[in-house]
Amino acid sequence: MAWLTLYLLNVLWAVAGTSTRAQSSCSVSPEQQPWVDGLQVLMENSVAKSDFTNPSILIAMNLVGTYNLEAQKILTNRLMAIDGADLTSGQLALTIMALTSSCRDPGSKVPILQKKMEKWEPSSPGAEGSAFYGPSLAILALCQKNSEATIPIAVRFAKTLMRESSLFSVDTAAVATLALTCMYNRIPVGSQENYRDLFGEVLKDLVDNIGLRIKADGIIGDIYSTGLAMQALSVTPEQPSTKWDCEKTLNMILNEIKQGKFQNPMSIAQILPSLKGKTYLDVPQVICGPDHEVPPTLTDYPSPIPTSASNITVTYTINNQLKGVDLLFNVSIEVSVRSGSVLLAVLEEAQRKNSMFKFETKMTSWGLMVSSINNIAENANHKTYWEFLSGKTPLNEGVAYYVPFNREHITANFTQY
Ligand code: B12
Repeated sequence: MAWLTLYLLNVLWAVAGTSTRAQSSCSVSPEQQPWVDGLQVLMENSVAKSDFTNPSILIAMNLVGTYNLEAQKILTNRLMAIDGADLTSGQLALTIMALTSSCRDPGSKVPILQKKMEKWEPSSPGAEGSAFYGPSLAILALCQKNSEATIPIAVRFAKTLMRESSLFSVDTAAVATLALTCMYNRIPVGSQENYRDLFGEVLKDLVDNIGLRIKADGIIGDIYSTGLAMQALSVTPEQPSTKWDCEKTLNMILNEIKQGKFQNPMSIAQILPSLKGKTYLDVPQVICGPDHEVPPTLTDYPSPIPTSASNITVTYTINNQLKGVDLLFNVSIEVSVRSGSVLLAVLEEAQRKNSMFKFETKMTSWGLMVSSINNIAENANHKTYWEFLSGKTPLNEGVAYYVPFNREHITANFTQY
């Protein structure tokens, strides 16, 4: 009997050991997989519903294996037809990676991006960190297409980052890490220059910067920067000084997914590769074939809470202390909207009640962005924009997704980045 008990205990211990090892490799368990599949279906189905061509969605679906071939075809064809000259370097880079992931030749888009990046310089010393997000995407795309020709551009970029990287947001540091990791991995054999030291040193700064933003619950930056940060930390040759617990991060993200926090197709495009163990560095290795993944049987992905019959009251303030001496304003209004409405409904109601609250939006990869309020418009050259806050805390979602609560005070503040 004692023998049998000992034997059973041993078996149990071995099983427990195996499952711990499997989890520490940081992948989504088979039981949780339907949540991830549900996200992917939501993202892929968004393609047919929108006229906006989002290359990040095509990259994500090709990296993880497309379910919806029609969506893949629509995006690939639309991106092939786009004229590269009209795009920013970040948009061009995403378009090149998206077409590469669909095994299409991006053609003249690569030399156009190369020329843009040869002329690139940071707008001013101490430029705001997000100014490096697009250029980081550009180095990543060029590295994947022709790493040797990209070396001089990447060296100049890395030297600039060395001075600035501590200012970076997690998103920007993550994309810069992916770009320089790509370069680091492709340094020509026998190269006399100390590229490895330069890229290695900058990568160490970047990952330390990301490491400092790992929260106790595992989220890196905020929930919407965590996907890119996970990609960066899982490929970089330099480890952050703060230890990263991948499994904790993954579990926290899965919790957020279950609460319906990933409704925005772009937010899904940025988290999905990490949930399926892929990164943007895998783009050149995607194998294209006629096959597609068998569409999964779906779980009920939480959809946005429907608006209810009861109303909530929100105080909405618009504030400009920046532009036009005789145009300065700080005005508040109280509006009542259906409980569960998105912030956009508050803005619309305020505009209906008082023409000072007139606003304009533009369509972007993350959805509608507020571009102008009371005739004061954002301006990229002046680095001005309308920032949204709840109380004093900046919102981490846009007006078309954020759901205000009763008695909340929302402010739109015209400010600079
Ligand atoms: C740079 C940047 C900005 C810049 C953009 C201007 C510029 N010229 O650089 C500024 C500072 C203006 C900005 C503003 C905001 N941003 Co921002 N931004 C970014 C960042 C770091 C990079 C975007 C980028 O360059 N992409 C590359 C280019 C090639 O793609 P693109 O599609 O052309 O990029 C455009 C859009 O991304 C758009 N954009 C930028 N931020 C946002 C936010 C929303 C909600 C929308 C609809 C569009 C939008 O501006 C870009 C340039 O034109 C991303 C990080 C990320 N992970 O994507 C966050 C990010 C997109 N921003 C975010 C947020 C929350 C905001 C704000 C709502 C913050 C606030 N409290 O006000 C505001 C928008 C408010 C409004 N007026 O509607 C979140 C969005 C999360 C979500 N679930 O919606 C992100 C993901 C950051 C994060 N990790 O939380 N942002």
